Amino acid sequence: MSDSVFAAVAQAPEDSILGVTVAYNKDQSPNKLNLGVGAYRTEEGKPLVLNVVRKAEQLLVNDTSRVKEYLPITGLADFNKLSAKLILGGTSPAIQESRVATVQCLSGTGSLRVGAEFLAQHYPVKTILIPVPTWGNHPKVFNAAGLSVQTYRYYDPSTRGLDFSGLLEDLGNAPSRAIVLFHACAHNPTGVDPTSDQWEQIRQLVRSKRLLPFFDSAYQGFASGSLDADAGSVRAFVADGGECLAAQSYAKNMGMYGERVGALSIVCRSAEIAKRVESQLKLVIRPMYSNPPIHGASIVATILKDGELYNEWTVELKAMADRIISMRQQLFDALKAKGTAGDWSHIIKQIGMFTFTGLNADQVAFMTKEYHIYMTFDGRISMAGLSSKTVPHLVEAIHAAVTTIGA
Ligand code: IK2
Repeated sequence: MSDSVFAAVAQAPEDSILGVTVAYNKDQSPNKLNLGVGAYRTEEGKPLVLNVVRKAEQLLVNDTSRVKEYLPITGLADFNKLSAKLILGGTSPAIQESRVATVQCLSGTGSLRVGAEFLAQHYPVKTILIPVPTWGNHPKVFNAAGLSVQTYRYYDPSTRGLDFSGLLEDLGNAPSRAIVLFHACAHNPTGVDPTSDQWEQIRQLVRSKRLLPFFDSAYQGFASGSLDADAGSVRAFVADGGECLAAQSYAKNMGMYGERVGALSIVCRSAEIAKRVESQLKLVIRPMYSNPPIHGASIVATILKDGELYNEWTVELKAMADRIISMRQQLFDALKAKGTAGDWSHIIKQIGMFTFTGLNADQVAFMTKEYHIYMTFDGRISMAGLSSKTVPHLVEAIHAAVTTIGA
C-alpha cells in the first residue's frame, strides 16, 4: 500500500446532493425515504420512463437503417434546431434570423460547462454572479471553467420568498458586463421564482448594466406544467434583441436523467456572429468529449418533431407537474391537521421539484437518524420523491423535529 504512487491521495467528501442517495442506499430500514436527489418518482415510489420515450425508443430500434456513426461535434442537427425552438418559442425572431448557435451537450451540467468554458475563453469579463442559494454544482462548474464566482442575494429566509430588493441592489452593484446566472424557472433549491413583473425589472436592470444573462433551464414544463409558461423568463430576454445563453436539460422534463441529453444555445446579435460562436464552441467541445452521444438526443428529436408524440409528451409532463403540485397540497394540509408549529404556507407557494422547508441542519439530521428520511442538510426536500403513502411518515418526522429540536 505505502509504495503506491497514489498513497498521498486524500479521501474526498461525497457530493452534498448525490451523497444523500449513497447514505440512503446503505440504510436497511423498510421505512426509509429518499427526498434528496431531484428525480421523479411515481405514487408507488418508482422511477418513471415516460410512455412517449418508450415509443420513440421503439421506433428507433425498429428502424434498421439507423447506424451508430459519430455525430458531428455540435451533435444532432435536428435535435439542436428543435431544442432552440422549445426554449425560445416557435416564432422566435432570433431563430428566424439564424442568430442562435445551439450545440448538443451532456445534459444540463454539460451545457453549463461548455457555456462557461466558451465564456472563459471569449468573453472579456470573467466574473459570474450566482444566486444565494443555488444548485450546489453551479459554483463548481463555473470555477472549474476558470470563471470567478460572485453571488447575488436571492432568497429571504424570513419570508421564505424572494429577496427582490437585495437581488436588484446586488445586480446593480455588479461589475459592468459581468455574467449573471438565472434559473429560468423552478429555482433549485428554493422553489421561489420572480413574478413576470419582477422578471421585467430584472431584465431592464441587466440590459442597462450590460450584464450577460446565462439561463439554466433544467425544469421547463415542470414548474407550471406548461412548456411555454416556464420559458417565459428566457423569451422575455430574447425578445429585446439582446444576447444571452441558455442551458437546457431533458433530465427532468423528459425523464432522460441517465441519457445525458441537453443543449446550449447562445443567442447573438447577428447570424454572422452566431456562426463564429458555433465554430468556437466546436473547439471547446472537441478536446472535452469529441462529440456527444447519439441515443438520447435521437429519442428527444423523435418526440419533438412528431406532432402526436409531442402532444403525448406534454400530457405526461403535465401529469408529473400536477402530481408534484398535489404533493405540496397534501403535505401542507397534513402539517396543518397535525398542528405542527410554524407557518407552512411556503410549501404551496413554492414551485417546481423542491420545497425549501426551512428545517435546519440539526432537524434534518434528527429526521434522518430517527425516521430514516434522507434530504439535503439545507432542508430541501424533493417533492417528486413523495407520495400520498409517505406523506404521513414525513409529517410525523417534521413534527417531531420541530417539537424536539426547535428552530
Ligand atoms: N441546473 C439545475 C438548477 C439543476 O437542478 C440540475 C439538476 N439537478 O438535479 C440534482 C438535484 O439537485 O437533486 C441541473 C442543472 C443539471 O442536471 P443534469 O445535468 O442532470 O441535466
